[in-house]
Amino acid sequence: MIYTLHYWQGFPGRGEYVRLALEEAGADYKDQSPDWDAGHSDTPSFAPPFLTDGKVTVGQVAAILQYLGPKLGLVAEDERLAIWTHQIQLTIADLVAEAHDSHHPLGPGAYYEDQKQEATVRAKAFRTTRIPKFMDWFEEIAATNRAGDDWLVGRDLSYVDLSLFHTLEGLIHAFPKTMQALKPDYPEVYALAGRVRERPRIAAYLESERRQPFGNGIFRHYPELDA
Ligand SMILES: N[C@@H](CCC(=O)N[C@@H](CS)C(=O)NCC(=O)O)C(=O)O
Repeated sequence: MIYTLHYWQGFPGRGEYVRLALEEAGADYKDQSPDWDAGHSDTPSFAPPFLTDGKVTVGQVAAILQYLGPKLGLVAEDERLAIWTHQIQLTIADLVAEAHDSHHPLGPGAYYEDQKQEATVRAKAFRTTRIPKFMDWFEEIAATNRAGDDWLVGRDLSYVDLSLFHTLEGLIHAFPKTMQALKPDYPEVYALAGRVRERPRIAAYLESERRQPFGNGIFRHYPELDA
């Protein structure tokens, strides 16, 4: 089965969360700029990323991963754990939206340079309050997974482990000073991300040209926002 991931090319963006799942599973997939005509007109996606798989078109990262999880073996079969996995993914989506808003607090319609002052205020709140709050929660759920020590949910790796890895990478890219200072507080999260990085298919992917640089995506590095 060939999946098609429709997303902007040139930076990892939100598409990366889907890409990592496909890569970890060794799935056959095409990665291309959004082709709106390939999507189904009775279930149109609001925004990329969206995935097409035969008769199915699905948008929203968390919904795409909920759809792919069982097919790729990246989510627990147990209903309680599967919905918990989805809940974690939705919380990551909230963080991603806030990361975006830290440099575009007035919205995507204006250049960063035209909202720099507001971004300084928003980024400070993100750095000092929101990143620690999200990270505290990730640390807590990593530490309290009753089934095992390695992953967020159950005994096996699931798509949220991949997503947490990429989110941490993104935060480190965007806010290196902040994340360096916070690192000692989050040993579980950093160790989990290290385990993801060492997965053979993920390691090969990260070395490949398919892994795109952060650039002008969601996780952007503006030194003045990391002051
Ligand atoms: N909540 C959606 C957000 C999708 C989204 O904002 N996509 C961006 C690119 S990362 C986009 O192209 N948005 C266009 C728009 O919102 O008009 C998700 O998680 O997939």
